[in-house]
Parts: sequence; C-alpha cells; structure tokens
Amino acid sequence: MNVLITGGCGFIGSNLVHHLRARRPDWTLVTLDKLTYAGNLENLAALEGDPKHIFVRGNICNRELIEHVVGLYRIEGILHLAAESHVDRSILGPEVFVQTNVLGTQVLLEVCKAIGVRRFVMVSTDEVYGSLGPTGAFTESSPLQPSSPYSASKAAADLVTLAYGRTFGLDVVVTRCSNNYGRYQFPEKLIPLMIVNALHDKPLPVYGDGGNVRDWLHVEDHCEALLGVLERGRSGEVYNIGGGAERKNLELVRGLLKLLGKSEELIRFVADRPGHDRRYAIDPSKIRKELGWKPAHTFEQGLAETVRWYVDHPTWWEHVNSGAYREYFDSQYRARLGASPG
Ligand code: NAD
Ligand code: TDX
Repeated sequence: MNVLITGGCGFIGSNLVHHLRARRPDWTLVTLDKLTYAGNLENLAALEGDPKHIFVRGNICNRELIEHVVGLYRIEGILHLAAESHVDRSILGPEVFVQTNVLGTQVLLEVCKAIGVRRFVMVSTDEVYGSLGPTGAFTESSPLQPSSPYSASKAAADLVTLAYGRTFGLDVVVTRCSNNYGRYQFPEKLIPLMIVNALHDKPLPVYGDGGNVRDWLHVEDHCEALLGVLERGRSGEVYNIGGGAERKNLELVRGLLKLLGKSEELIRFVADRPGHDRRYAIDPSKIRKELGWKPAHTFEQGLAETVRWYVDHPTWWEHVNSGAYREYFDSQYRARLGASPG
C-alpha cells in the first residue's frame, strides 16, 4: 500500500511513520510536512536512505502540490495529521489554525475526490467535545462543543471530512484521541515543557488550580490504533481513542518532579488558560469492540520511559532552551504570573 502521512515530522506523525515502517515494511510511505516550528526532520533521520520512504516539504493548503504528490506516488491511503496543534497559540493567533486545520483539510479532501484516493483518515481530538464534569466520558455521539479556536478548527475539519463522505461518497474515517505523550513532543506541551524546565531549574507554570484532568495516551498506542482504523475502520465512522489514564495536571507535574529528582518548589500557579476545559475522558468501547484495540502501555511505565528519553536526548530539544523559543516561553510565563490572582 502507498500511504501519505501529512504532518509526519511532528510529534505523533513521526512516531507514526516509524510505527508503520516497523509494522508494514512492504508499504511505501510518503511524508508531507511544511516543517513549521513543530516539525523536525531529525525525527525521521533513521529512515534516511530508505527506498520506501519519501519526504516532501510542502503545505497541505497548496492544492497543486498535493495533487502532484498524490498522483506521482499513486497514494491509496492518507493519514492526515498536519495541523497547528497548540491551544495556547490558537488563543494568541487563531488565523493560521483556520487556514491549516480547516482549509488545508478541505484541499486534501478535494484531491482525494479528484484523483480517487481509497481511504482518508482524519486525525482529530477529544477537544472537539468540549469539557466534562467530574464524571462520565466522551462517546462518539457526544455533542461537539469546542472551547478554543484550535478545537473549533478541528471540529470544523471533522465535519467537512464527514460531509465529503456523505455527499461525494469518499471513504473517510475520523479518529478522536486524548492527550498523547512520548518521544518527539515539542516542549510547549505540558509534559515535555515541564521536563525541560525542571532540568534547568526553571519554574513550572501550572495553569489555574492544577485540577484540570487529561486522559493520557501513549503515542505508540495511538499509532497502533491509527493503523487499525486505516485498515479495518468502517467508512463514514468516528472512533474515539483513549488511554484510560486520567490524571490531574498537578498530580502529573508532581510525578514528573519525582522522576527527575527535583523539588516541588519549582511549581508556580499562574493565570488560567481562557476557556480552559476542565476534564477530558474518553470512552474507547467502540474501537475496542470493532477493531480489538486496547492500550499496551501503562501510564507509570510510559511516563518514566518518556522522561528518560528527554534526559537522554538533550540535543533534540536544547535549541528551545535559548533564543526566540526561550523568550517566547518566558514572556508567556511572565504574562501568566502577572495575571495570576494568587
Ligand atoms: P505537532 O504540532 O507536533 O505536529 C504537526 C505537524 O504538522 C508538524 O510537523 C508541522 O510542521 C506540520 N504542519 C503544520 N502545518 C502544516 C501545513 N500547513 N502543511 C503541512 N504540514 C504542516 O502535532 P501533534 O501533536 O503531532 O498532532 C498531530 C495531529 O494529532 C494534529 O492533527 C492534532 O490536532 C492531533 N492530536 C494531537 C494530540 C496530542 O496530544 N498531541 C491529541 C489529539 C489530537
Ligand atoms: O505550561 C502549561 N501549564 C499547564 O498547566 C501547559 C503548556 C499546559 N498546562 C495545562 C493545560 C492543560 O490542562 O496542562 C494540560 C495539557 O496542556 P497541553 O499540553 O497544552 O495540551 P491540551 O491543551 O490538553 O491539548 C493537547 O491534547 C489534545 C494537544 O496539544 C492537542 O493538540 C490535542 O488535540
């Protein structure tokens, strides 16, 4: 099978490329990525010289390019992960989120329609469902109530995808997963940011009271689920993918400090994220029942391995600890600290 992975130099995308290479060695994999601040070609360095892996630098909004790539490599399946993915950035500047996440997805769907790609998998997020109270979990039929410009753009892309299935008969599937963790995650997201800051004895900014809950999914488990959906998911369906590991942010940050042997005095409570969803939890019964998928990693073991990976690979992330990135993180931190009620 010839598969196009959009966003294949990002966190989940690059883990997915490696996962597919190991699980389906006879497939031809084409990675298409714009290489924004979040994309890193180094993540795929191990595939250099692999005749069955092709890298194309490009923007999913460029229809001519996408048409050329899909035609040239006779693409049969698309795993669509390219996106602007950080909620805080979507609050600072929503425009590019609509451009890439909504319009870019529609360009890909148009090309699938024009050229006849066999299957399109839209990788979405549980954030499209909004926020939960203290109990319950999102199912595939939970209403869409996105809170941030990021999650609204993902919800829009999901709906456009499903509409192309219904209206034009395209074979589309949408997946909605919970928070991923693992190697290659850009250190603006909670887990890697806290690790990098703690390693430099910098403050760890916890938003609000730290009581927000996320349901953590190991990126390898997510990749295995995506392979199952690509091969066996039912057309026109939505599949929720969750790790079954709900943790309060503060509890998680304390756990990270313990693993790193650092003091809890590094924790700083800062102003909350506007529109901050209180709790996410996924009911993964559908994908379990239909595709036999379940997570293979426990959170404790997966987190310890992730911490070890960041400790062992400072060259992968140290560029974010200086220059423009560090200035951005520090200015965000100062702004939140200044706005904090406590
Ligand atoms: P990421 O930010 O690490 O990677 C995104 C990749 O997309 C980067 O390599 C970037 O260069 C590329 N990209 C951005 N704009 C592009 C464009 N216009 N054209 C081509 N490439 C472009 O994101 P991630 O965390 O790996 O997330 C991957 C996907 O999974 C996203 O669609 C995201 O919404 C979704 N998702 C992520 C999580 C999570 O916990 N990280 C959870 C649920 C869903
Ligand atoms: O410095 C921080 N302090 C803090 O308390 C950061 C960066 C985050 N947080 C909190 C906010 C959230 O409650 O930690 C939680 C996780 O935050 P993020 O890592 O920014 O992830 P989240 O907003 O939950 O979104 C992630 O999961 C769903 C991904 O970034 C999305 O792409 C995905 O769709």
